[in-house]
Amino acid sequence: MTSSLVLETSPALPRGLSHVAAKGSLAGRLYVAPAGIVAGKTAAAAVTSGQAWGLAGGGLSFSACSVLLRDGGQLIEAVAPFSDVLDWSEAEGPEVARYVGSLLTKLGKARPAFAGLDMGRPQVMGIVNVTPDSFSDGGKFFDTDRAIAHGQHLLAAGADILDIGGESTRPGADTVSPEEEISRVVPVIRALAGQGATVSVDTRHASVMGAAVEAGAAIINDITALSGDPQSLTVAAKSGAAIMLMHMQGEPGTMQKDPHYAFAPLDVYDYLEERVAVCRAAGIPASRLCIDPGIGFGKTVEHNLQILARLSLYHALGLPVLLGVSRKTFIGKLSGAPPSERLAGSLSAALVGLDQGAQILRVHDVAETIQAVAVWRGMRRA
Ligand code: YH5
Repeated sequence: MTSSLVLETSPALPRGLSHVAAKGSLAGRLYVAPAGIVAGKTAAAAVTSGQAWGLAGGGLSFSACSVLLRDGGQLIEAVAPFSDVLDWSEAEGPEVARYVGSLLTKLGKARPAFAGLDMGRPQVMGIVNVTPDSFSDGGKFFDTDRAIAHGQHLLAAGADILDIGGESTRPGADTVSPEEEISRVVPVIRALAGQGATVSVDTRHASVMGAAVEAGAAIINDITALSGDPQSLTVAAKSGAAIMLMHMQGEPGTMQKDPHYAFAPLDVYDYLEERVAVCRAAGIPASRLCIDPGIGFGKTVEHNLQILARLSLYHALGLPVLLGVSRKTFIGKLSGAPPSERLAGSLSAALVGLDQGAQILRVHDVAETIQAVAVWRGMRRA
């Protein structure tokens, strides 16, 4: 079992890192996260004057950095102005300067289009569940038609992506065979992609990925980051589809029993970094990947809050960041609201994501989220 690390605060940036670098890779030990994020004309002016660095090409910039060092059993954080971090990394020697430089390059560069969608502004992914309605016995056609109608409703509300899933990953949900999952999602994908929608398929099974892409899905959304099925990496690579890599600890049925991390934001970062490396080694170009910390998947409320507070860290992987908070349990725990009454809390969490540069929001309530995004963009001039 992982034992958790206590985060210590240091008033100064860590010195003597050249030995850490000399022992091997700085990856997994040194992290640079944006802090002091600013927007609008201030963001651009601070970049021009060398006081800030652009964040993922999206109209925000950051004027400070949180530098985190994991050294043996210690986890130390120092926060410093952006320009001091540049000077410090140079003073630490060439390995540190090169590593910090590579993180800043990934943090700053504009993301190319993902599945044809502009990553320079927030995109909204609407959730379409194709699971049997426990309150009706209208049969399979009924479930298919209901899901297609729901997808059309989300498209009319302005959804940029429709995420279609046929397996419930809630604890205690019935497991479904990949054949059953295919029979649920394929007719819905065919219909909605046929009407011009950008469709993602929410699945962990390679055979479902293959059938979904064949039916017109442009994106594979896998809660196991292509680790859950031995065929999925090959199928996803060959498919040409864009891929969403999500972090989960454990398995859906049991993941909420007793999740543990040394420090959740960094453990999730290391996992995603490794899954991105596996995908790149399988020949998948970076332009086909995005990453997601997997809010609620093997995480306590405290873990979710730690990850959300440091969401902008994940931009250092150089890829678009997807955030799924809609109606999740942590919103219920913070507010006392049951799932059907979590819209306001979901919007609040989504806006915290936008303020840290999240590019894609996965949501149930598309019309309301699009209104929140429009007002956010107006206020942030983004
Ligand atoms: C996600 O975050 N989530 S399915 C429990 C809820 C409410 C909603 C108890 N697939 C994600 O939406 N794919 C799911 O209240 C996902 N990211 C990605 N990439 C779980 C879900 C939910 C669970």
